[in-house]
Amino acid sequence: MKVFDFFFLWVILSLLESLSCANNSKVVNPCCYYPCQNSGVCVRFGNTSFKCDCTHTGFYGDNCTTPGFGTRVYLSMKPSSTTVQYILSHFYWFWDMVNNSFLRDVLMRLVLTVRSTLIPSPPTYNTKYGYLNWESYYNTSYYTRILPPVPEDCPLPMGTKGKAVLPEPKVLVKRFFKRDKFRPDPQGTNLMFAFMAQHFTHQFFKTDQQVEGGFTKALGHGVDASNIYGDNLVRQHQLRLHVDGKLKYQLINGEIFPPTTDKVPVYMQYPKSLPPEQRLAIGHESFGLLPGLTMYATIWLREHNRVCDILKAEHPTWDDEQLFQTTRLIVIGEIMKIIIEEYVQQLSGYRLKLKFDPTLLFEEQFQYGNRIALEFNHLYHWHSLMPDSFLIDDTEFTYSQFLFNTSILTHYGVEKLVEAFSRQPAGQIGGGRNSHESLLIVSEKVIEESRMTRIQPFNEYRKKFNLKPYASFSEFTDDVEMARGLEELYGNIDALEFYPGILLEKTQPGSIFGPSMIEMGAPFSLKGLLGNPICAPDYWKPSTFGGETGFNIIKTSTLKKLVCLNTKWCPFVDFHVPPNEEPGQQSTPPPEL
Ligand code: FL2
Repeated sequence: MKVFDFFFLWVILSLLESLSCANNSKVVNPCCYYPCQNSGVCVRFGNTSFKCDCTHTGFYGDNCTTPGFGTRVYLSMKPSSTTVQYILSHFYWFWDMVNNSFLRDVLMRLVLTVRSTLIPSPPTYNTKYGYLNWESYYNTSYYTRILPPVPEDCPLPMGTKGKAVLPEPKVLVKRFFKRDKFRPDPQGTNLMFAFMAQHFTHQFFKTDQQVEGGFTKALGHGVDASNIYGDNLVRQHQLRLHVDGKLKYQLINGEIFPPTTDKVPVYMQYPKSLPPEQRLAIGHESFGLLPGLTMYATIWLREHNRVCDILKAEHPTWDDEQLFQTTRLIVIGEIMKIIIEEYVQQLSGYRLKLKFDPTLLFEEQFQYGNRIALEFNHLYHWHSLMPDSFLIDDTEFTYSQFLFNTSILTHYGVEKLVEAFSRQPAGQIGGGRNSHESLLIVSEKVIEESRMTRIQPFNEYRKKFNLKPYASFSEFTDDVEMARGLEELYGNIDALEFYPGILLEKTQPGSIFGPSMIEMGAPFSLKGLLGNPICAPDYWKPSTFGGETGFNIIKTSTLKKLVCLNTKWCPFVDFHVPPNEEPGQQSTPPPEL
């Protein structure tokens, strides 16, 4: 009996010991401290040691902190990103001169090369792998990642700093993202821009919701126009007319619109209650959600069929397939031209006139190809662009009246929607407290996903993109209440998460968002655009696009032409509200009577 008791006690004690060992273990994965600076790679050796691999970083030393001679010289001459940003957005007279000289090409080339080198190519990590391996390179179902995930065995959720439990996503969005009063973008961005942003980015951001975290259904990993043609071959063939390269369409009052799903049975997300004649069939399954998206889908459908006619006139012998395929390449080129020269131009607020010219890179070291990154997906959640309601032709639509209402498009027509969206201001993206209540759930989901996929802290990304990490929450934002609230919830600025960081950061005066959004977004964006195969020397020539005519359609494409070559009358169309309706600059009040 006594022996048995002792044995029992021994079992319990050793169990307790092993439990306490697991909990209070002093052994911490050293990479949880993010010890390697300047893009050095942390590798764990043994239990407690690590090495930083500083190869090709320009730095050396245990933590890659000592600059080599070349790096020292480069850093001493490199202007700070704030200085560059200031110069690029001021001095009209100076940029007037630059934009009309060879310097425009020189600077545009510099922008493209400097920004693109920040993106690893071929791609590196993904949500499963924090080290290089073949699967991560080869399996394009993953989004890639710029920084590896926070190691699984770290003592705290963000590594070694901050609180043991991260703040509730619900609490975060309610306290810091929710809009009190609509704050228009000071750069004058409008809803035409906002819907373009959504229409454009949804061709390459298509998170697979069936599986947990970090997978995409958009396997083109870039500008492939899959939002117009479908993200797989079956859908594409359902959408195609198979005559003269064209897409299927329907006529309503003599105007071209996407066909209905009873004629083109592709999967579309519509509420059950929506009548069949209002279920439009579009390349992207969720573009029935907003009339702005359905409008762009209609415009691109008309443009595709218009280009088919032009090609067919020059190449009467070409079959449906060649007309379709060549037109698709032209449409991809048009998208990129408009995105760089008008959309990014509007977004950047730069006085340098941006140029879409793939030949700028032909003498440079540049890798063609692109892989969409999870971080790019997260930072592009710009729901604060959306207004409180939608104003069309003097009628105000609430969200519930607007959502899934395809009859707005077919009733008013493309012209009136373009006019309305071009006149209505969009919300400021950065600075927080500007998201419509009904969209907060999306930000919540992003934060949840970023935890599931273990995205590194905001300050680690600041360093990765050559920005100084913030030293405190009060340096990060001028909103005193927000700084205090974030401090209370996160405990340490080095534990602030990536998504709240990039969206809540204080904006520069008169800017749509903070400096981190530009410094991190621009490299992803420009690499994704110029890394497109049609920009490569073997593609970027007339024959690829059916001859000089097709090539010129790309080179002279504008938003205005895209709309007005496909409508009965030409509405006001821009990514910017009309000048006298700019926020802060009131139009002249009517004379007192
Ligand atoms: C976030 C940022 C951009 C695009 C999409 C998402 C962006 C791209 C380029 C630039 C600015 C941006 C400009 C052209 C740039 O890098 O100039 F905000 C130097």
